[in-house]
Amino acid sequence: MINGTIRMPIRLHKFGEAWGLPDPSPFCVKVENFLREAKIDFEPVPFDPRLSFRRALKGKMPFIEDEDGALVGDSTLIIERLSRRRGLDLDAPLDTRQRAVAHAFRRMLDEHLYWVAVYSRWCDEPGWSIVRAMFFARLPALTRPVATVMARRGMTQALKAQGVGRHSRDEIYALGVKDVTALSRMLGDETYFFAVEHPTLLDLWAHAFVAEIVAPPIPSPLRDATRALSNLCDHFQRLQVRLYGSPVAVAP
Ligand SMILES: N[C@@H](CCC(=O)N[C@@H](CS)C(=O)NCC(=O)O)C(=O)O
Repeated sequence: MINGTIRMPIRLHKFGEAWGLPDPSPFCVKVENFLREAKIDFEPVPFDPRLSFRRALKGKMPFIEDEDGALVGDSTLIIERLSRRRGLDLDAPLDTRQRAVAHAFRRMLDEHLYWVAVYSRWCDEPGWSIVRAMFFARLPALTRPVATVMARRGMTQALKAQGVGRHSRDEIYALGVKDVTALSRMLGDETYFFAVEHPTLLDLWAHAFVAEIVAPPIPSPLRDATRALSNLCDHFQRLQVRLYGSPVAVAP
């Protein structure tokens, strides 16, 4: 009890472990990375296919129940709120220009590279067959076919509305490869972005998005290109060990 208020541990609503990663969603991994790096206590809440999305006030995962009971959606807004309320600034070692560059790179991962990965999982093959078998296997046999078609249609429409889904397959992957190449060049030979001593927010973001491309058993031109960027793959495993204790066995 602090100042007469009962404080609960933060409850992190996410999908749950997949492919040796803490979650199949980079946004859920991002938040968990932040909680672990900032050493904030939290409880993961198991995904309930019937209830979780209904409770998510923005209709997306992840969301948290903060220690005062507030429901907060959107991975970036969650991290901003937790940082603000705890007086934390993981980007403290960065100067103003580095903060601006880091901001632009984080947006590239959230708002562009993510959609290329969505394409590889929900539209392209063999990604879709793998995702269908994994995400929809637990649904009742009676509703599974309709739920599967509806979910894929929703993702395809979202990709079109966002814009990436209007390009050809080759164009989509070429766009994604430019993102991971830029990220790799930005990192260079450093342990963490910007050659600082501890991970900053961009390191936590990069870990989440690179993990979701290189670790799952979903081959694609994006995965091939990212796996060839050895500094980025080493950075992902470095962060994985720092935050989760051991490296991930990446799928062959
Ligand atoms: N801007 C949101 C994006 C979250 C997001 O897109 N989550 C996906 C899973 S990776 C989701 O819940 N999608 C369900 C849907 O769009 O219906 C964030 O940063 O949290």
